[in-house]
Amino acid sequence: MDKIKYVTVPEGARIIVISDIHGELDLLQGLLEKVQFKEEDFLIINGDLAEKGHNSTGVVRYVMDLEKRYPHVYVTEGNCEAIIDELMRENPKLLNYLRNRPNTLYNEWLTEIDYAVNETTTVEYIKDLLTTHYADEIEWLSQLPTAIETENYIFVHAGLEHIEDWKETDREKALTLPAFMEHSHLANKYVIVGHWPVINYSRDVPTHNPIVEKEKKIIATDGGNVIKSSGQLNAFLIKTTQSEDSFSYQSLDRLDKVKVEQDYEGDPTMVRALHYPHYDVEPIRREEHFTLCSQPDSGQMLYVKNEYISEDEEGNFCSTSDISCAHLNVREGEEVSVLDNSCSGFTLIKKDGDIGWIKKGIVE
Ligand SMILES: [Mn+2]
Repeated sequence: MDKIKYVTVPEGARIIVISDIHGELDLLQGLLEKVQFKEEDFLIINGDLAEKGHNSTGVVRYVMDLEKRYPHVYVTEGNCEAIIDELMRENPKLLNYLRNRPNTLYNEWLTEIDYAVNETTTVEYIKDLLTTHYADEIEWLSQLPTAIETENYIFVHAGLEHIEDWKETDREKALTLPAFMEHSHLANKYVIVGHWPVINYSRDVPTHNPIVEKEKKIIATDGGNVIKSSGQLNAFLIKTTQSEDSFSYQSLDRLDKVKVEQDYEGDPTMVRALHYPHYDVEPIRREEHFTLCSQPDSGQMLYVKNEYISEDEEGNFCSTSDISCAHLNVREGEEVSVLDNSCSGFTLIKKDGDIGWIKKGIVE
């Protein structure tokens, strides 16, 4: 990768890392308010500002403006920002992308200037139009660094290659590597990434909260905002100190909250997550609410809610979501979100970023 920016962070400073905003401007603004973002903070926006959500234009403008107004705002490119290369190279495939995806930055821009892509549109024409009307934004997107390096951290959207000099990582890989947490790197500092929703790494209880892997020196922060219906926008917080930095996080989602009406203690043996792309299961024994299944990809056994198992025409079974059997504990008065109240016996909830089941009747 050619574009690496070095940033010096003074001791005692707070670093706030937010990735994968995907056009959700109000969530970004709400989250910055929640963490009480202020001038002294170092804010790192770690790629994928745009695409998929409803206001990519707004997020790009807002972040460009933050960068002007605050002294320490830094942005890396994500695979969603790198699409700018396809526009500048006049890649005709971009037309299909625009035709098939309503929620893209360029479609929003074209709508703003009252142009709709049609059968006769050429990519050269789109490039002409957009470089005329959005010169500043295009210039800004094109210059975004692929990685930001500080004394103790490397911020990159998706990951690094396992090579001696991490700076030799291919840019495309840095922006698109899937499941970086399942790989490793040789950089002698923490690598902080977004891109791959952390719920895809869940082992026991599915969670959208950031994951810190000390051994691997990888921190994954993508809360599955927009991509997952139960997802959230995470802010990973680093308090730098003379000895060991301390980590914490805050998050924000759009789900309604309800109060828990009585304590519930979940069955602690009901754990084990199931996740993308390993949804195939083989039912072994169907019980009243959950079915014991084996999972060919992992060789493990797990329970899946009866209603979340579907069978295709050839008689193959799969789970229809990331949800397995995890039970959660809740206390009266706690705030949770109800994700699914339509199944037998149990209600699916989200509590503090975790997803799992509690007995029916514990929440409204
Ligand atoms: Mn991404």
